[in-house]
Amino acid sequence: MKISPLQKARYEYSPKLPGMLRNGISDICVKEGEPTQSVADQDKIKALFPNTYGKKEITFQKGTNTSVAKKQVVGVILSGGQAPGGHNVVSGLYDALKAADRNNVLLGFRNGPSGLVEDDFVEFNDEFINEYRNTGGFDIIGSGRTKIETPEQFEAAAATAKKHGLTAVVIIGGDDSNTNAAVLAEYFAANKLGVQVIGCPKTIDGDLKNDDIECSFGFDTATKTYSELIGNIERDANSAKKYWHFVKVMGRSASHVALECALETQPNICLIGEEVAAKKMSLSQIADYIADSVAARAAKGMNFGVAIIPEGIVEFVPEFGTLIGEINELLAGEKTEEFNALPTWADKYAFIKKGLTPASFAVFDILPEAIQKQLFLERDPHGNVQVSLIESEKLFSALVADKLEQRRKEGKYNGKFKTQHHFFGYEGRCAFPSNFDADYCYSLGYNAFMLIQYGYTGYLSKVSNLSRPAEEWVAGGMPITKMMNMERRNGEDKPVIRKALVDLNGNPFKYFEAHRKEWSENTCFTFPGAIQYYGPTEVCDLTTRTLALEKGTMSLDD
Ligand code: FBP
Repeated sequence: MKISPLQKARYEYSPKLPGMLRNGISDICVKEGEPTQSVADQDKIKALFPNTYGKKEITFQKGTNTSVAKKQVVGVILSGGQAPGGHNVVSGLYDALKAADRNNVLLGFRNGPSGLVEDDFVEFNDEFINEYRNTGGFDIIGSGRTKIETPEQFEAAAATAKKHGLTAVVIIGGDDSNTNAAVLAEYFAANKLGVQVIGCPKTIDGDLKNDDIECSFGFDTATKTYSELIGNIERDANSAKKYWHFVKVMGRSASHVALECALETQPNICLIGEEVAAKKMSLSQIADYIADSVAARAAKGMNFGVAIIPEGIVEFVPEFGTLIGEINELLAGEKTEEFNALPTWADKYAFIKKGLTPASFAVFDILPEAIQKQLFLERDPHGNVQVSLIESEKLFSALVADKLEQRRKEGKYNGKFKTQHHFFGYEGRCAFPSNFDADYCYSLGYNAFMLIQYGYTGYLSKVSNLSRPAEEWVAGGMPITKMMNMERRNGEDKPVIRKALVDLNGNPFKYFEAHRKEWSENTCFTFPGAIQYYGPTEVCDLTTRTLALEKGTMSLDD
């Protein structure tokens, strides 16, 4: 197989482990902390997880390994959207497992949790693993979004575990996948199957974090990749001076990705969904906010700029949320077919006008026709509008154009407004992991094995103190139930890991808030450039600004 020079060089990179894990498996012991409680709804979560609830948090430290030696047969699963570093979780897990005993076995279940249910697996060996070290992607075994939830699926997973003599399963995933890990751990424990389950925190969205988990892996590399591209676009904008670029970035509901990219690149505008919700901003107010920046810059002769739009933004606009709710009702069940059978857009438009409340129709009516049509295109398996498919970068640039035309008619604006649109998401999910993600992920995998060796189940592999050099990182484990609460999902109360949205009182947002006016009216762009893998540590081992601001290694005055 032909490989690129960088790929070859990255095979040789030795990821850094936390200092406490560096002395070798035989010199790692456990320090147990306090019993834990779920973040809310304690009685309900405890009742649902009688075997795994309330366990102690733990930390590893240097000392004699006191775990009971036994042959380990571990299965690993990559679950959900790709995130840079997944291969290193697998290689860290493999290295620890083989360092403990060469006879230990690591199986990879293919294409997500369905691999465990369907017993679709591969056994890892040195040669196989070595081809994926420090590389991006999840292609080592593939990923998938299947949720193990029916009794038949649990039984099939148990049968697979029994067939292979599995002692543990490691699930590498986001909040939903780790919720699933907790449910599986409870099932195996309740049925006394002797199979431990350990989760690892993954997602580029950055919304799987809390007091214990400082960040999910992949966020660092993905945001650095988008920031490189946004910085390049800023430089292009500043060179040609003729376009406003509207850049939508992935991240689902939370705006962590958009905020981090803004902190890295200092664009003229960055919308934050959580702020839009808190201030109950309407589409018209958001468009005015952007138009103010366009007009202020035009008055200074700068008919160009960059605006970052988080993909989940429209969900947070109250009037848009209501509109989407009404559309979901309007097209529920067989009504979709009735709607699709209407021959022309004019017929469909009349159907929509009749079905929506006047308030929601007024919102619908100001949308550009292309966006109106997108609202009636693809639905998710539950029949809902998929907001992430809405081209919100085009929506807002069209609304801003309308605002500017209005201002022109009133003699308040006489600039130019030519636009370009971009969507950055898939570009960053499989990049070569940054040194931070390569080290963090390898440590998470290595640490996951330590949790297995010491007999823990229903735990998330936890590596903290991440804003400091890897030598000072702290390795340990956190019961997944500690992060759970009850939420409404598909009409039912379900135990789930609480998702972290952008904290409007947190330092990352405060930093942005303190600077955004200046950024919006002037040209303060910064150009992060490409991720650096080799060279001085101050450019190669940078954490995200979000983490640095949260942990105080970057101050609000920097
Ligand atoms: P996870 O939540 O599974 O980590 O996925 C993150 C993500 O990249 C989101 O940012 C994005 O909205 C979604 O996946 C896209 O999903 P898909 O790969 O199915 O198109």
